[in-house]
Amino acid sequence: MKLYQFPFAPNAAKVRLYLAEKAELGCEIPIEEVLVNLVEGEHKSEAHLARNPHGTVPTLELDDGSFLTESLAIIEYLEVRYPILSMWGDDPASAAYARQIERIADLGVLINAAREIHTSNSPLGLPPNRPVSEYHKGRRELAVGHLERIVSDGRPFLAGDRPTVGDCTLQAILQFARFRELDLLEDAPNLRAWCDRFRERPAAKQTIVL
Ligand SMILES: N[C@@H](CCC(=O)N[C@@H](CS)C(=O)NCC(=O)O)C(=O)O
Repeated sequence: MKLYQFPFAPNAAKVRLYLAEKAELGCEIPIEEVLVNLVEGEHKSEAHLARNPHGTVPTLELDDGSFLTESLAIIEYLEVRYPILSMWGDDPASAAYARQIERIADLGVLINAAREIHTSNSPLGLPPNRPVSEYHKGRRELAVGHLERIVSDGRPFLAGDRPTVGDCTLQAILQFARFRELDLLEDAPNLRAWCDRFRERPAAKQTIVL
C-alpha cells in the first residue's frame, strides 16, 4: 500500500499519527509514504488527480491499485484489515464513545479550524474572507470548549485511558494551526496539558514535525 500525504496537512497527519500509534502498540502496517507537496500544488497534478479526483491528501493506494480518498475511511479500512490492538476500543460502548470523540475533534475542531485558517491565512494562497473565518472560529471554539470540559476530569487521553483515533485527529489540526501561528488552546489548559503529554509519545515525536 502507498499513502500519498503531506506532513502539515491535517487529514494526512491524522492518518500518519494513527499509523505511528498503531505501530507503537505493536501493529506495524506496511505502507510506503509518498510526499505530495500541497504548497507547490502537486495535489492538483494530473498524476494525483488520477488517484483522487478531489485532488486532496491523504489518499491510500491499496494493493489492488484502487484508492481510498477519505482519511476516516482509510483508518476504518486499516482497522478492519489489522483488527488487533484496536484504535477505537475493545467493546461496543467504548468504541462508540471513541468514535463520538473523534467526530467532535474532526467535525467540530479540524474542519472548522482548517476553514478558519484557509479564509484568513491560507498556506495555499486562498483568498481571505473575514466573515466566513469568524464563523468557523466560533464553531471551533465551541468544539474546543466541549473537549476541554471532557478532559477536565483528568483522563490521560481524549476518550479515556488509552489513545484512540480522536487523539490523532486533534493533534493533527493543532499542528496545522501551529504551522499558521494560531493557538487553538488559548482557553483550554487541560487540553494543552493533554497535548504536551501526547507530543512526548514516540509516535508523535516521529510524526509531528512542528
Ligand atoms: N474529507 C477529506 C478531506 C481531505 C482534505 O481536504 N485534505 C486537505 C489537506 S488536510 C487537502 O488536500 N486540501 C487541498 C485542497 O483541497 O485543494 C479527508 O478527511 O480526507
